[in-house]
Amino acid sequence: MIFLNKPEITDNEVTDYSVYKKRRQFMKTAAGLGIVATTGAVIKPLFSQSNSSSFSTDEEKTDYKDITRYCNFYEFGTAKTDPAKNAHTLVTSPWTIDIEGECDKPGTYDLEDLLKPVSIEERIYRFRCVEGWSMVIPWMGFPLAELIKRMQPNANAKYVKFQTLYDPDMMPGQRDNVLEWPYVEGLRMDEAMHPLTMIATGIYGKDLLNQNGAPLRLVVPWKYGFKSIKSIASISFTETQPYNSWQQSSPTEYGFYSNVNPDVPHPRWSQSKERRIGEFLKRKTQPFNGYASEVASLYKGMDLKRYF
Ligand SMILES: Nc1nc2c(c(=O)[nH]1)N[C@H]1C(S)=C(S)[C@@H](COP(=O)(O)O)O[C@H]1N2
Ligand SMILES: [Mo]
Repeated sequence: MIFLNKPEITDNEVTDYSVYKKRRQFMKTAAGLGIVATTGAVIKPLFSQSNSSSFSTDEEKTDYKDITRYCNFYEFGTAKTDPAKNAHTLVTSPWTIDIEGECDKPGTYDLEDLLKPVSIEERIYRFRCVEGWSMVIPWMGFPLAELIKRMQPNANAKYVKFQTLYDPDMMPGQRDNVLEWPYVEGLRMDEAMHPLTMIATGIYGKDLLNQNGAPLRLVVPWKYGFKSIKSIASISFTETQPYNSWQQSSPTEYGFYSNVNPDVPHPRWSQSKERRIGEFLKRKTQPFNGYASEVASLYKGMDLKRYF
């Protein structure tokens, strides 16, 4: 079964989900309480009001178990429950990130060095998958803009391209050619610099589990979930628009922008509604996933039906 070839909300999928839900009721909630260390050895108290960013939504958060068991990470299999089962083979320490392209500070950076100057904050964002489901996720992380500024992009840097680690031993799904590997994503520079765009290192105050993209991943809350690339191994500043993995696999279905847009149906299904994981009735999908007041101006004058 090929990912994204059908909407998430089929009867099968709902059954799958309720079976999986029952199973998980037997497990204890793992959401962290107390004090934990996040990647980069920044220690923060959890769940304190002041810790949540003003960008956060106060909508009900999705269960930690759902966020960590119901995943998309094709490097570990195409079923939603595959990543949680299989991602243990990924070794995330040590971890390096190549910074490349049109910038003054290219090089291979140890993750710790990259994270040393940043302070990790919590941001509760809506997250909407193109397949038709959504979650509310309390991310731990920092604005991507902070990292970009330190790398000093030059005037040719119009886009930022991200790549996931390529290592078929650690990521056995890369032996299947369901996608071209490594997974690639991209943002226009102003999207990448937008204060909502973050690099996440944790969820619910705990370090990211491998299945959610450890040790660091992108989070772009006004775009469909596939833009939020996991387990980033390289970041490159480019003059030309990157061609992302889902565009490569199906250019008529997935564009570069992929802004959440209830008015532009996927060629094979509507995008007007979504099922919030944990809820029964579907919700109406909001333009830009509810972040229009923050980001609509980035696309002023663009035909969003053409640039989907
Ligand atoms: N490297 C990589 N990143 C990826 C994916 C993937 O298959 N590989 N799937 C994407 C999709 S389609 C979604 S919806 C989100 C899912 O993130 P989550 O499983 O942490 O909720 O990750 C995105 N990032
Ligand atoms: Mo997705």
